[in-house]
Amino acid sequence: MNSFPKVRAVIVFIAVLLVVFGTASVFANGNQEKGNKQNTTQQSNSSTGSSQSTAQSSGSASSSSATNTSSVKPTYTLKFATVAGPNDQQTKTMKFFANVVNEISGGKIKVNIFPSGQLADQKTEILDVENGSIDMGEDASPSWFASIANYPQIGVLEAPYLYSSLDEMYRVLLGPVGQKYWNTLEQKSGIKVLGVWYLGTRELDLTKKAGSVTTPAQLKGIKLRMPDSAAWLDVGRSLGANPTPLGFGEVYLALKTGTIDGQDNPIPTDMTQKFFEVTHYLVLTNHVIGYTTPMINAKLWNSMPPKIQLDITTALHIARDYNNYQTLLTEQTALAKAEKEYGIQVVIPNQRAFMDNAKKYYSQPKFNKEWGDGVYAKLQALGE
Ligand code: KDO
Repeated sequence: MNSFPKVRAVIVFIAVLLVVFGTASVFANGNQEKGNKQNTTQQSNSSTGSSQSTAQSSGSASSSSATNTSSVKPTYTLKFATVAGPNDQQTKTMKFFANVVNEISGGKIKVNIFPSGQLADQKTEILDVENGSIDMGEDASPSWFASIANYPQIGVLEAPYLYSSLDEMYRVLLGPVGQKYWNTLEQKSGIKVLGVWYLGTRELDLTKKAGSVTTPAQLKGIKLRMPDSAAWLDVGRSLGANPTPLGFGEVYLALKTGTIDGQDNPIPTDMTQKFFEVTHYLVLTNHVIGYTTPMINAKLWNSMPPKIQLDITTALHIARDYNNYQTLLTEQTALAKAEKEYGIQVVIPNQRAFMDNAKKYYSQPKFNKEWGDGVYAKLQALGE
C-alpha cells in the first residue's frame, strides 16, 4: 500500500498548525511594547490561580462592556485605578481600553475603571499594585518608581530635557535601554509596566502673584507644586523653583487659596482640571515630555494564560494610539482656548536658560551616584 498520501496529509496538517500558531505568535510580538515580554511560564493556573482577581466593582466603576459580549461571564475582572478625573484624557483612554479588551477577549476580561483617586493617590496606587490589592494602575512613571518602588536609577528616564521629541522618547523607552529598566523594575518591585502613554508636555502654570517668568532665576522663591516624590521635587529644583509636594487632587484649591504660586502639568491636564481658572501665566518651558506607564501586578500577570496577556497588551496598544492622537490634538487646540476663555497669558521663556539650568543641576555628583556615571548625558545623547 502506498503510504505517501497519509504522510502528505500529516505534513499538510503540521504546516497548517505552524502557520496558525506562527501567525499568532508573530502578532503577539508585533503588538507588544518592548517593556512587555509575554511570560508563558505560569500558563497552568490560568483561570483558577490564586492571584486571579475576582474583585467586583463597588458600583461606582464606570467601565462598560462591548454589547455583544455582555452575556459572557468574565474570567478576569480587573480594577484599573487613576487619580485623573472623568474628563481627563487618561480616564477616557482607560475606558476605551476596557471596551476594546472586553471585545477582543470575547467578554473574558472585564476592566472596571476607578477615576479621581477613588481607590488611592499616586503613591498608594503604586504600592497597591505592588502588593496586588489594585490590579492595574495608570498614574505611574519613572519619577514615581524612583522613590516609591525603591529604584532610584530609573528616575533618569523622566529627567527634564532628556528627549527632544516624542518619537525619541518612544525610541528610548521602548528600545533595549528602556526594556532593561522595565525588567529591573519588575524584579525589584513586582510591578509590570505594560506600555507608555503620552500625557502631554509639561509646562509651568503660574498665578498672577508669581508673575511672568522667562528664566530659572526668576523662579527663585516661587512655591511650585510638584508631585509628591523625591525625584519630582528634583525636577522642580532643576527649573530654579522652590518645590512644594502636594497630591494631584489638592492642586486646584492650593492655587486658589494661594498656598502655592504655581504648578507644572501638560496643557490638556491644566484644561480639564480647570487649573487655568486659578492661574494667569502659562510658561512654555517644555521641560518634561510627560507620560504614564500603565502597570499591572506582576504575579497576577504571570498567572494569566498567554491569550489573555495578548488581549491586554493588544488593547493597551490600541488605546495608546487613541490616547496619543487625542492628547496631541488637544495640546494644539487648548492653548487658544486657554487664552480666550480664561485670559491666560502665554509666555515664551528663554528655554535655553532652563535647559542649561537643568543640565547643571543634574550634573551634581548626587545624580551620578544615583543614576550611574554620566547616564543623564548618555541618554540625552541617545535621544538627540
Ligand atoms: C501630577 O501629579 O502632576 C501628575 O501629572 C504626575 C504624573 O506622573 C501622573 O501621575 C499624573 O499626575 C496623573 O496621571 C494625573 O494626570
